Amino acid sequence: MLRLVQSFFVKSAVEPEDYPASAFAEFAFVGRSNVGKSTLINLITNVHGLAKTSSTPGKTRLLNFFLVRWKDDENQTEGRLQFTDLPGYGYAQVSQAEMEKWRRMVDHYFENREQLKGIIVLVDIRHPADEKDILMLEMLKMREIDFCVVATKADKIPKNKIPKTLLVLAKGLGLQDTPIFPVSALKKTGLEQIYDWLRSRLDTQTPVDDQS
Ligand SMILES: Nc1nc2c(ncn2[C@@H]2O[C@H](COP(=O)(O)OP(=O)(O)OP(=O)(O)O)[C@@H](O)[C@H]2O)c(=O)[nH]1
Ligand SMILES: [Mg+2]
Repeated sequence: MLRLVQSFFVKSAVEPEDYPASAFAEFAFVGRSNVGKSTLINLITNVHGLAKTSSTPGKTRLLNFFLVRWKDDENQTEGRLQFTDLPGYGYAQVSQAEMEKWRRMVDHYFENREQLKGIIVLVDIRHPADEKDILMLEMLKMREIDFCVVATKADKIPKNKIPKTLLVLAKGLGLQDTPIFPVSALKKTGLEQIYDWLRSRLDTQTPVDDQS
């Protein structure tokens, strides 16, 4: 299994010229405000407080970049990757001007980030497919950006309802072959599938021996 052994916050940025210059494979977390993006980054890196979380939506306002050292013991490889915590969308108390700012910032990111390997789209398992999520998925398909979908807060619904809920959600989101991974940050469940998804996108990395 992929292990994320060390993680750091690098910087916040808005404009492409301020993004970290490093060219490591990058994965971004997107989704509605309060869905649990920052929480998931902390969970999968196993660094409490790495990304700032809040019960008030709209906590993350900038693009936040993280550098992660990973190891894959099975394949004897190691390397670095980057995570980007994107500000959430759909936060009700946001002005038109702020929404426009968000759109510009995120558009620029998708357009300019060449090392972007994939997007982790988060949806709340309790909510039906949302128009904003559907738009985000359509945009990713249009740009031919690889993505997976994570259903957060799986602890908030009974366990036996999860499979059916995911089916309904997948249908509502218009997903065909893309799986939805249920995750609970509270119970720390569902992470293996995310590690596997990440790992399969890192396969071209250098073996341990060649590591500088
Ligand atoms: N029960 C439960 N709560 C969760 C889970 N994931 C996140 N939360 C809670 O949801 C709230 C929002 O989490 P954040 O990680 O700050 O959400 P975000 O998507 O980064 O929000 P913005 O930065 O506003 O876009 C926090 O109170 C978290 O503790 C989960 O799996 N289960
Ligand atoms: Mg956040």
